[in-house]
This record gives sequence, C-alpha cells and structure tokens, in this order.
Amino acid sequence: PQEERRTGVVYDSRLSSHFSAWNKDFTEKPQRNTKCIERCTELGLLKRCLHVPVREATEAEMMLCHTRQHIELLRMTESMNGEELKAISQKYDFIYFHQKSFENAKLSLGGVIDLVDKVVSEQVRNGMAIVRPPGHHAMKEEYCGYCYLSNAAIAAKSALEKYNLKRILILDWDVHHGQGTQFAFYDDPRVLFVSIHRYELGSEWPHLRESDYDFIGEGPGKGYTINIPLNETGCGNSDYLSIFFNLLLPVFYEFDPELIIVSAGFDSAIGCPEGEMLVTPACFAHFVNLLTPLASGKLALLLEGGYNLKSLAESTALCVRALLGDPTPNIAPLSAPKPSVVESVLNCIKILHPYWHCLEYQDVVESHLIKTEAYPFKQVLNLPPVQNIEFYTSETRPQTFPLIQDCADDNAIKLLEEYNQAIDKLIQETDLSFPASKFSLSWDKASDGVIESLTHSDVWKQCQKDVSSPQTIYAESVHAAIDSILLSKSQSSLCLVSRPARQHNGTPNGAASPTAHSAHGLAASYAVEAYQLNRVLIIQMGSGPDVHIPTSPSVLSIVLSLSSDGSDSARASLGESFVSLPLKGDSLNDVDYISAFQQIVLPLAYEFGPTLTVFSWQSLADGVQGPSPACISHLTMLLRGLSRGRLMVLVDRCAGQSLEDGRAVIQDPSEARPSPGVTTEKLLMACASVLAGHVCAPLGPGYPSQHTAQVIKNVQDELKGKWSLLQFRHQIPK
Ligand code: Q9C
Ligand code: ZN
Repeated sequence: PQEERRTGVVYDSRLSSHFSAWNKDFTEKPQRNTKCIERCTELGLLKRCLHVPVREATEAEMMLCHTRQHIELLRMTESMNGEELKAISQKYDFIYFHQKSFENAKLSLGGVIDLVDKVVSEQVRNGMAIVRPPGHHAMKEEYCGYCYLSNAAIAAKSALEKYNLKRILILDWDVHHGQGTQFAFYDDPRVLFVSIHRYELGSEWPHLRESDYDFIGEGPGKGYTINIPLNETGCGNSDYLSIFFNLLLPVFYEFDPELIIVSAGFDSAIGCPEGEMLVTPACFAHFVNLLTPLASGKLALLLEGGYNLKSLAESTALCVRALLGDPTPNIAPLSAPKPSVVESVLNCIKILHPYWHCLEYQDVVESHLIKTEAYPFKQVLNLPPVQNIEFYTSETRPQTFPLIQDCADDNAIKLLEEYNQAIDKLIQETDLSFPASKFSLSWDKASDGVIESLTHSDVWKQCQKDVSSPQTIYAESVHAAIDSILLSKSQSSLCLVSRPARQHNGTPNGAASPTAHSAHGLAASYAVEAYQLNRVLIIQMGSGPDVHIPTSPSVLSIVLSLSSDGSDSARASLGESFVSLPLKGDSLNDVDYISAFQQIVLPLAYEFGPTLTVFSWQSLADGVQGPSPACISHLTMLLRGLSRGRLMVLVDRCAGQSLEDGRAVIQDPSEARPSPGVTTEKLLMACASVLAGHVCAPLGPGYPSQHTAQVIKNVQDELKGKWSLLQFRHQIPK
C-alpha cells in the first residue's frame, strides 16, 4: 500500500572530505551538509525516512553528460599537490580542486542517480539528496561554480534511458542559472528545464546571455527551456509564489511530468550572501506542496547551492518534512510581487505562448508589447543583447580566474548577523506542531450509508476514530468537525451532512432552525465565534452563490459556481468578503478547475493567510460535469498547503437534491444521468485519500479552455484593485 512507501534521503559523512584547502571556511564547505543533517535529525525527520546510500557513479554514468577528457582531468586532480591544484583551479570560473573532489563528486552523483531511480521505480515515494559538491553548473567539458559533475542532468538522462520516460520536469530554484542542465537538454522535448535565477539584466554570474527569458530551447526542444530572470535582488515569497501561480504551475500541468527533479539550491533563501533574496525556509515547503500533486508525487530534490548555514539547514529540513507529508508551515500573508518580476513573467509568457496552450489566452500576448527602461527593446521577440554587459561567450570567457576565496568585510559580517537574527526569529515563530491523527470524520444520521465504503478502505486507518460517529443533528456534525481540528485532535476533517429541506422549518427537537445557514456558513460562524478565528477561508464548489454565507470580515468566501443556470444576482449584496468565480460551462475539464485554483484561489488564499480552510461541496445541478476524483484530490492537496494543513472538507448535500434514499450525490451516476459522475462516495474517498497522505493520480496533460481563461481574466480585472497578488497583468507601463 502506497502510504508505506517512504521518503528517501541521501547523505554520507564522506561528502565532507572535499573543501577548499587554501580557505577551509570557504563558502562551499562541509558544514553545509552537516548542518542540514543536524537539523533534519533535530526535527526527527531522518528516522522517518529511508536512508539511500551514496556510491561512486560509474564512468558510463558520467559519460552521459561529460566527455572522457572531462573525467580524466578530474581524475588527475586526485594526485595533484597543493600548488598544482591551485593552478588548475584558476582555469575555471568559481572552482576549487581538492584531492577528494573527484571522489566526492562521484559519490554525490551516484547517490543522486540511485535516489532518482528509486523514486521512478516506486521503491520510495519521493526524496531528497543532501549532497555536495553540487552539479547544475557543470557542463559537458567544463567545471564551473563549485560543480564538477552534472548531477541533475545525468540522473535525468539515466532515468530517461532506463525507464524510457517521456516527460521529466527539472525545476531549478537555486538562485543561479543552471546553465549546465539547460545545455544538456536544450534540444530535447522530453525534459522541461525551468530555472528561476538572479540575473540583474545580465550583470550577475555566470554572465550568460543564455540565461535570459528569450532562451527557450532549440529544434524539437523549443519551448522546453524556461528561464525566469530576476532582475533585482530582494525577491521573496510573493515573487516566487507569483511565478508559480501565473507561469510555472499552468505549464507544469500542461506538460504532465512523469518525474520531477528539483535542483534545490537554497541560495535563494533569506540571508544567503550569494543570492541576496528573501525566500523564507517555510516557503520552500510550499513549493514542494505545490509540486506534489504532479507526477504521482514522484519528486526528487537535489541540493545545489545555499550558503547561509541557518537558512540552508532550515529550508532543507522543511523540504524533507514536506516530502514526508507533514502539514506545510504557515508563511506570512503575501503581498504584491515586484514589478520587475511581473515584467519577467510577462516576457516569458509572451515568448513562450506559441508553445504552451495555457499561455495562449493570457491577454499580454497581443496587447502588451513590453518596453520599459529596463528593457528598451523595440521588439521583444527579436531581442538584441543588453548593451554594456560583457556576457561570457566562448571568445570572451576569461582564460584564467582569480583563486576563489571569501573576503567578508565588516559590513558583510554585520549584515550576516542581522540576517541570522531574522532567521532565528522566523524559525522560532514557525509552528511545526501537528496532531498525530491525519483526519477525523463526522456525519449525520442521514449519511450513514454513504460513509460505509470509506470505513472499509485503508484510508480509515488514518482517521481519528473517537470523533467519528454519526450525529443526529446537522449542526452537531459540523461543529464536531471544527472542534476536532481546532482542539488539535486531528489535522483535518471530513464532514458529510444533509441539509434539512427548507419546508421542514426547524428541527424535530425544536432547536433553532438550522435552515438559516448552509453547512459552511455554520462552520465559519462557529470557528469565528467559538474559537475567535479571524481569517477563515471558504472555498465553495457548487451550483451558485449561497446567500447564507456570513459577511463577517473574518471570513473570505470564494465560490466556484459550476452550473450554467446558477444565478449571480445575490453576489453584489454580499460585498467585500465574497468572490465569485462563475466557471459555468457545459464542458469544463479538470484543468479548468485547476487553473481557477492556480490563478485565483491560491493567490487570494495566500494573500488572505487563513487560519482555517473549509473546502465545501454542494450538490451540482443535473448535467453539470464536476471535476474527476483525481482532480478533486489535486484540489484538496493544493488547499492542504494553507492554514498549516487545517482543512475541513465539507460535503453538504443540500436542498434541491433528492435525499430520500440517503445517498444523494454531488452528481448522481444513476442511469438517468449518463454523464460521468462523481458520487458522494468517490468525492469523499478522493479527499480522504489526500488527507490520509496518499499521492494524487495524474490528470494527464491539460490546459484551460478559452472560456475559463476569460473568466479568470475577468475576475482578475475585477479584483486586482483589492488583491495585490492579482495585479499581474496591467501593472507595467505600456
Ligand atoms: N556575486 C552554486 O550555487 N559566485 N554555485 C558568483 C557573484 C559563484 C554558485 C559571485 C557562485 C557559484 C551551486
Ligand atoms: Zn547557486
């Protein structure tokens, strides 16, 4: 059973024997590894993982990306003396050689290859390689940027060969451009290479013209290289997550990878002097969570850079924690992305739209010719090199380089101290606790029959049993589900109720009429009143707006109305705390829902910063095609990243559906309705399986319809004044 497949972690004390002999404390140093292991141990993570040992990569493996000379020269450094090592080091850009360099590089590579192999062959669910030296700057015949062997690229090539894979995604969030990996697959459509990196219009290392957004691959690989240049420092969570929401996730869903390899460098994290960026350690766990629904969860993280020991170790540990499926720690509510980042994303969209359907309908494509101070180009699609920048080309690359050493001046030391204090504070404030039980289940009497299949499935093992009993009264079931989460009995909860029909007018025992509120309305009011929560997010999937949503400022409701006959008349009166997403269409596909989540729901949610999330399902009208069970599990996984995993899934089989047999459905698959339907059982099972920690089934490649793209755009236009994360289109002066 899949929940027993573990997270693999590669580490080995031998990887500490390679260092810069002329400056033992040089940036790329053994403590980088040991600090990561230490922190993982402290958080009790390693003992929950499967240790994947390192081993020396074979010559054949190295030759997947390198020439024989490249390997031979590296081998020769094993027997060089100090002077010879210094001399050869200076032939390369940001490289030191040590007698152990070759051995360490081979061990790292071997570990990385085996980890990826185990992920693909399902011996582990996912994993992380905490290795050094890193690999993404190593080229076919050139050592570069502390890298000797091309770890990520070789692991990908090896998996392509061995398993005949068709689609691998390599995401490189190291703050430097992974040029080595890019060159290895530049014409190969089987590998989508995506790098987010500090570029500063070309002035940042490694000084390559090839790092800009207009380098998108060649031949059959055109469109399969994506570079997102960050043209200023100080980019943080809002910038990176905006890039995920507006560019990366849509493309990833369309690509539908079978495997994801991440060149996970943490020099993009706060406090790293190399990156000068501000991504917080917890945010990397969110990246992991956003990638997890893809590729059946087959995710291998490979350590690359990261030179602030505190933020490096914390980020690494939080990524391992996220791979293990622990709830994603909260990050501070997001704010607007930097204009220069918006500009880069729009440039990427503009140049990539012929290759990706999901980018086709972005309105920037036709109306938006980018011309700013930073990019004073007439024609963005025919981009000349930026002036005054000396890019490295085969002609202009220096023959020799200075011997690398850190020269931390007083200012740098002071800055580091300040950052370290800020990081300590972040670490202290990050609540990593969570209840032992994954989810609870509550339901009302009328739903007894429906939960039966769930209690017979293997997800039931993860359920908090003592909360789980049928309640006679509708409201009690809802309250039980909230209590279970907010009293920390379970991480999340599933609640299944049938709203009493309106004509009943009150409950049999004479209690106050429950018909005044929908179940999610009850849930939100209860959470606000009984637990004083001030940010409850309701995501409502249903036929139309529900007038019983509380209009408290503590509650934000996002309604995805799916049926074409749903009325929007009520929405105007609902005011500030209500967002309507009238997806409505007869032929909505799964990725239509996913897109709405990526581009509206998640940005709003991350800006709102909920402390509790309610995912509420109401009956769909006849003939409306809801999302497939696989899609429901993806949506649940995405929402699980919010509010520290405190997610209530609420299935409200409300009025309008026949309830007499106790098996009213979200969409009834009975003979009368031939459209492929999702029964309440399947809906519950899809949600429960994610809450229990299972992986999502892949959806297959997909992209939003033009109609959905238009709805998303309309909502963005309508709300961008209020929500800074939606200001993604027209922010740049034309
Ligand atoms: N400010 C890795 O992170 N430093 N390699 C350039 C310019 C070169 C980084 C300094 C950094 C190489 C794997
Ligand atoms: Zn780096």
